[in-house]
Amino acid sequence: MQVVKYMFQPHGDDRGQLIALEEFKDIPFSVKRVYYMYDTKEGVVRGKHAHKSLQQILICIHGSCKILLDNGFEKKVVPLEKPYEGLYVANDMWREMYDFSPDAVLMCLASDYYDESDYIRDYDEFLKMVHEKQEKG
Ligand code: T46
Repeated sequence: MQVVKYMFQPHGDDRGQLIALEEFKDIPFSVKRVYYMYDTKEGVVRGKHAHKSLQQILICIHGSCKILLDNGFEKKVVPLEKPYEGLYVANDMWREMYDFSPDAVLMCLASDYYDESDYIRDYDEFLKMVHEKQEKG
């Protein structure tokens, strides 16, 4: 599995850092929605689902957390620890977010509006779908 992690370019000067993200330049899709999570309690695992079509970029803009990516064949754990790192999460990818530091703010840029029907929340259903897709080619 290829993990795509973007390293965004900070515009730093003696006042500090600034990162600007523009769709189709820094982000490989049109950004329709931004959301972020914070104050995540110790030991919590978020996510535990895949999306049928949604693409996202996850950026831990403060603190740190870990992201488990699982394409149904292989799993990878990606730490997010810097505000200039962006993890691309494709559709058909199971994701879990965990090990949040108490100060973590995880921001997500999403390619579409919120749509519950795009979620696959059952892991066996997810595995069946990705394996069937691979068999069909
Ligand atoms: C994902 C991971 C990385 C909304 O009303 N609008 C929204 O745009 C979102 C994302 C959520 N919600 C509501 C739905 C639930 O009642 O907020 C509540 C928590 O959402 P959820 O349990 O889906 O949160 P996570 O952290 O498990 O997953 C989220 C995204 O939903 C998901 O797309 O990929 O972050």
